[in-house]
Amino acid sequence: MTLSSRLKEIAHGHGFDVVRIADAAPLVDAARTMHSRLASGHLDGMPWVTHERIDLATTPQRLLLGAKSFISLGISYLGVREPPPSVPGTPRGRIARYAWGSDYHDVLKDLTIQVRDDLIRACAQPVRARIFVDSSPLAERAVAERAGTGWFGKNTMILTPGVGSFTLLTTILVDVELEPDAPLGKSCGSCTRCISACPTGALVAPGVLDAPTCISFHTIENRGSIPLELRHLFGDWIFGCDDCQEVCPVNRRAIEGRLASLRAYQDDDAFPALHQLLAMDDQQFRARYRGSAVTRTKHRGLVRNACVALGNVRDPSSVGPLLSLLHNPSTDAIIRSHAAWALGRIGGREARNGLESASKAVEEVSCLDEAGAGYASEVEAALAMASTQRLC
Ligand code: B12
Repeated sequence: MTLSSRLKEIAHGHGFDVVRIADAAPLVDAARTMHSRLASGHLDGMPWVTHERIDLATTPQRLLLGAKSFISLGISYLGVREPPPSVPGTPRGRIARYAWGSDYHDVLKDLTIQVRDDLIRACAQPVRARIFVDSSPLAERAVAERAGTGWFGKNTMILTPGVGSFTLLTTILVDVELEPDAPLGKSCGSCTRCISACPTGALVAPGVLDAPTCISFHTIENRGSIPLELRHLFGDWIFGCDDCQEVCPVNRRAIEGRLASLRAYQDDDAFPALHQLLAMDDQQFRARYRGSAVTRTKHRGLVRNACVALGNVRDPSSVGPLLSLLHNPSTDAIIRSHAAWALGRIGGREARNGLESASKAVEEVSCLDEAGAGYASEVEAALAMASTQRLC
């Protein structure tokens, strides 16, 4: 048995669904594409994505001395859990599937380390190896495409035949020559379902995602205000978004993920009750989401996102919990602004009265800082919106 076949056996044994190998030549095409996406503003809002980082992420020899081969690993996290029946008075939000279970960074790092250690043991000679799990500077999808782990979908996801795109990728870079696999050479053909399904139009062309328009970007990475013109398109997403994957025909034939730790333990992990999120303080948030990828958006981000979802669900029972946030002066200005917007969307007398008293309270403040001024204009806009809404 060759070292490459032994490696594949090892990685499958640790639960990976796809294991492929690529040579470690510089990722020249990916570098060109990524530089051009950055220059066109499609990666705005993620200040850590710089031209320097792109150069590093596409030059394997700078990532590992003597780099020869990439091992591209993919694992499915597709879990089946239907939303609980909707109960009036208990509106729920939606979390993207990859964040239903334990934080994939921890789970996959452990598994990838085990593969690396077993590979090192299986090698006759000393091996230098470096692992990459999402946050490290490596163009992981470009490696996966070269290795034939999958092909680039028009939604920019790596699509693996039979496994789909509800997969997470990790990579091991080694200074050992392994037998490379070929790219799949497949494409999505004429299918454009993901492009049509994106509620905000963030897939601006096949394979081009505009992050500043993407629900996933805003609900996970944006630390400030969500653009007013996009909020009503977010539906009930409160962390990440799967719309461009749910409609993909390749996912209809996909296997289910086998790793229990990546699945939802309970309904609230996938479809949290939104009023409960509004009532959480920072400490409760940390306790509830310890060990989950959801911590990335932080307490402020999740409550902000929950306000947007409530404005879209428009359940009148949300007016009370939203007013509690609005009228609490110790609540963060970003959260209060989004609570105001949600009240404006829901409308009705109680919401309007609450917004009017918030507006009066703002008028009494003699000098507003930037956050305060932002909040003041959100309250006025919400009041105008509330006056035109019919309570549903
Ligand atoms: C930044 C980032 C994001 C950003 C930007 C995503 C983007 N599309 O650019 C945001 C926050 C929006 C995001 C969202 C998500 N992400 Co993310 N993200 C990353 C991260 C950290 C870097 C990606 C990056 O550099 N993007 C810049 C773009 C230019 O490069 P690229 O994504 O590699 O895209 C390639 C294609 O565009 C392709 N391409 C170029 N031209 C063409 C032309 C055609 C026709 C086609 C089809 C393709 C194509 O070339 C590019 C370069 O190789 C990677 C991890 C990593 N280290 O790579 C995870 C990663 C890409 N994310 C992942 C996941 C799971 C998600 C979400 C599904 C989470 C969710 N449910 O909300 C969404 C999916 C949104 C989407 N459709 O991409 C997985 C994807 C796994 C897979 N099977 O593809 C990764 C690989 C993390 C991991 N380790 O598993 N993410």
